[in-house]
Amino acid sequence: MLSKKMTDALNEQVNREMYSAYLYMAMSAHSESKGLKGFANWFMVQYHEEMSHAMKIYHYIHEQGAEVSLKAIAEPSSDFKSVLDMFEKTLAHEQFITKSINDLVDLAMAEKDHATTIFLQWYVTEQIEEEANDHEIIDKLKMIGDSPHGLFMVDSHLASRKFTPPASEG
Ligand code: OFO
Repeated sequence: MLSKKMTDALNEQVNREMYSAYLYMAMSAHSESKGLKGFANWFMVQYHEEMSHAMKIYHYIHEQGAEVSLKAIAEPSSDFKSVLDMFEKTLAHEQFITKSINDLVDLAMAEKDHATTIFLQWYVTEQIEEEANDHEIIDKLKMIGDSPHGLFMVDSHLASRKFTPPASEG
């Protein structure tokens, strides 16, 4: 059973995950418009990941007999100066999400809500991977600087990313 406060906080997180999906969809569209198919693919896979993160919480709220309430999703930024700029914004956003997940864990622990504390562990681990992926790509982009050849290589590499639904979403 979820408290009202926990239910509200989880619903807010559904909204944040949906916004994340929308933001990465905007970045995918921007990449596509620049002819960067690999970057467009990477961000579209990220879009699907975020949707699955939102749905995992959605199902959890229902499983706990609480009510899902959906709020408006904010318009994402479309002002991207470069691929490096997009990944720096991605990292900053993921750091915000990490804090948001940590706040949820703090709340679950304060309420002695063991089920939600355990449920959220998946997100804590996922955020480590998300931030690490962003750091790795930012490092590569800084390494290549303004080299078109380097950009081509990174774009080709990002083209191979595939979406694998999390086990419980499969
Ligand atoms: Fe990008 O992270 Fe969801 O949770």
